[in-house]
Amino acid sequence: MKRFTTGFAMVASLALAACGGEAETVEAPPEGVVPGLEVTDARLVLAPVAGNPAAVYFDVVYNGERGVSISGASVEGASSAAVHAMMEYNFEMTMAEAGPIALPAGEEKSFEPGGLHIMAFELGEGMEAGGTAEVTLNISGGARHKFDAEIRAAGEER
Ligand SMILES: [Cu+2]
Repeated sequence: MKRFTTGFAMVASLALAACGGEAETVEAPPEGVVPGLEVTDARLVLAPVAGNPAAVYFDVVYNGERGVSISGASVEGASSAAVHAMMEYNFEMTMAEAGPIALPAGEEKSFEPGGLHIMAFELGEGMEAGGTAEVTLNISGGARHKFDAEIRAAGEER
């Protein structure tokens, strides 16, 4: 029987090293980063009408031993933010606040148009297409994971 535990931990630290650029030294993760949690292709899409909420989409995977869950989010410069899911209500697609989103270890989850997304309300001045927005995920247990999302105009590819 082979033991997989060690191999898995190694993969996790390799992934961390890749992020930091240096392979030899794995430093303690900076504040606001959950080790093993990887967010890619993050973008904040502005609403067609200025002042309306924007949506944040991204892909996320957690390379840990056990899963975690996303219990909420915030967006720097926005007055508030919430995790939303699209669901059918009264034969129409509508969005509603979603409960904690489970991230089983190693399973990629997409926040994408027509599905899960983070809604950001009342964006601050200067949040314009071409810029970046700092997004924070609240992880079950109280940890936070920050990442940058590229700001895109309403008409751009989502
Ligand atoms: Cu929404």
